[in-house]
Amino acid sequence: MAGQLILRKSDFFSGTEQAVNVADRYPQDVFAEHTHEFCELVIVWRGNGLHILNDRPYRITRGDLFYIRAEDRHSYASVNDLVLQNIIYCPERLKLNLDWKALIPGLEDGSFQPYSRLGTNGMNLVRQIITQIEQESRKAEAFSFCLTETLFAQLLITLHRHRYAVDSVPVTSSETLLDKLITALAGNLERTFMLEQFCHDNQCNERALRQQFRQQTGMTVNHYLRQLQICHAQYLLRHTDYLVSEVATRCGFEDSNYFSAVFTREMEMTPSQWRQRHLAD
Ligand code: RM4
Ligand code: NI
Repeated sequence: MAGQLILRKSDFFSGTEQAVNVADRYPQDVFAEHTHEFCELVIVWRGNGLHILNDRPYRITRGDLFYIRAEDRHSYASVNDLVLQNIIYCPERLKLNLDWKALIPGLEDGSFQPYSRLGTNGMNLVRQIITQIEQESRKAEAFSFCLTETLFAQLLITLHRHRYAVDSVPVTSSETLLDKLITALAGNLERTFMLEQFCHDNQCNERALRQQFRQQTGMTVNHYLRQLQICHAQYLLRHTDYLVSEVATRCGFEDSNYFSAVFTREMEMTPSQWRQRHLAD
């Protein structure tokens, strides 16, 4: 694409040897579409924002995880107290003799799932490793690069064990209710979500949970759900030829007219107009 922004290694790594670094985004501001000379892992801690990856929109919040390849195009828009960390790395600079291709999704295999989620347990484990990476990558001591690389491998393996695809959610008992709730919302758009039922099943106080959700994600439960539906609808309109009514059903709307009204209000064009517009791109 003409005029495309490319982030350079020289601006984000110290020297020509450093293979791994951490870029904290407390907060992540709006950021224009770009590609990179390096790869990155994105881990979202709190708040929310619209992450557009290779033209696909994702409403991101706590627990979301992305594997971004150098050539992927992405941007951040309508951010709201969005807090994330980028673990940036240059695969060609890695020296340890490990099977990096097996550890890094997308490094070799063309088709991979860039998006997955972490639960409470996974987040706690990776947070500790990232802190160690940050400390080690700042040092200029013997073996610092080597230790950083070792920690990076540890991070990749931990992610490999603990991440899950959003539609195959193994909700374990060690999850906090908040993470269980986010996962339940993101995991199944097709059926109508009932918070009352969720709270009943988990024996928790609905008001307290709503409050905690808003505090950590910067959105209400309903707003999040609506944004997930709109993102999914955009994806389906663009990449499938489902009828609008079918898109509505797959996004959890029983009434197709109501879906169209909601979509039009959010996107300022009807689902069909939106599809037309984006097919032409
Ligand atoms: C930016 C944004 C980009 C990332 C760089 C390192 O703020 O998060 O995605 O590539 O930092
Ligand atoms: Ni980036």
